[in-house]
Amino acid sequence: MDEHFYSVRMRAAQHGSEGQREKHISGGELLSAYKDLEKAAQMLLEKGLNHSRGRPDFMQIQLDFVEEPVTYTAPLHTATNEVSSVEEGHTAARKLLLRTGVSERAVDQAYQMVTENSVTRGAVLIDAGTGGRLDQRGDRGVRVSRMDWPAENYGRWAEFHGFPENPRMKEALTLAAKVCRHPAVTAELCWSDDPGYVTGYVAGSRLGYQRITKLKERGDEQGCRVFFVDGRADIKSCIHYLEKDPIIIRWRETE
Ligand code: WAQ
Ligand code: MG
Repeated sequence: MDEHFYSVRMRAAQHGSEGQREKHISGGELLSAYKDLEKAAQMLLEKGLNHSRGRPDFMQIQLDFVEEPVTYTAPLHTATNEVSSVEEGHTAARKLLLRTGVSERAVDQAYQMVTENSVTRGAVLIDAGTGGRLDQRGDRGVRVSRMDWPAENYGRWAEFHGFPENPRMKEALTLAAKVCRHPAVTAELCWSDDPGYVTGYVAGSRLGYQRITKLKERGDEQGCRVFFVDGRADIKSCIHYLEKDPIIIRWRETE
């Protein structure tokens, strides 16, 4: 099958009155065949317009033809860790991160960076050993794009595993599968910036996608996305992979 894809990306923000710092509302990225572009743009438009972080006064939807060949990859194994408080959630997250080989120091640094920094659009790359910041993207971070999980295949996966279909979880699983398959990535830590969504996760290629049911209090608009990366690796090429290499998730029942 020689199908060509288009990368469709959306970004919505709120500028408010003059001089106010831009507030990120929503972003989204899909891969679409030419014939499905209208539907893809519509989906992203709806996502940006109906967001719990607020009503955007700026939105951009961009289309790019993808020249690079698409790589198909399996979703990560998924588990849910039930916790009863935010504190318990972070204890579980720390434990999981250490299990992937991230150093204690890097975990501490990540938590410090997340609380000090207001990266709300992308992810922060942190050295999994030293804890130093590896990307130079300031408060924008690195935005992973050019990934997707076709609805039909995702639907079968969700049914097989007994998960209710959840577009947010689908998106996070897709991103985590793309990110964690890069050999330089040790682990990912994430929770949403949507005030109403408190479940987050730790992911790694061997650890899988480990959901944690409470990583922040309801009402909190501070999200987090940290990629722990081997500091000895070629960071430029890792970022290029995250932003540019097209990846589609494909689940097979026998895997
Ligand atoms: N690339 C890099 N960073 C991103 C991207 C991206 N494509 N999308 C979002 N982020 C960053 C950004 O800084 C956001 O503020 C933060 O992640 C959170 O994004 O039930 O919904 O889309 O299994 O709000 C995880 C649990 C939900 C799902 C995560 O994140 C489940 C979520 P959100
Ligand atoms: Mg969000």
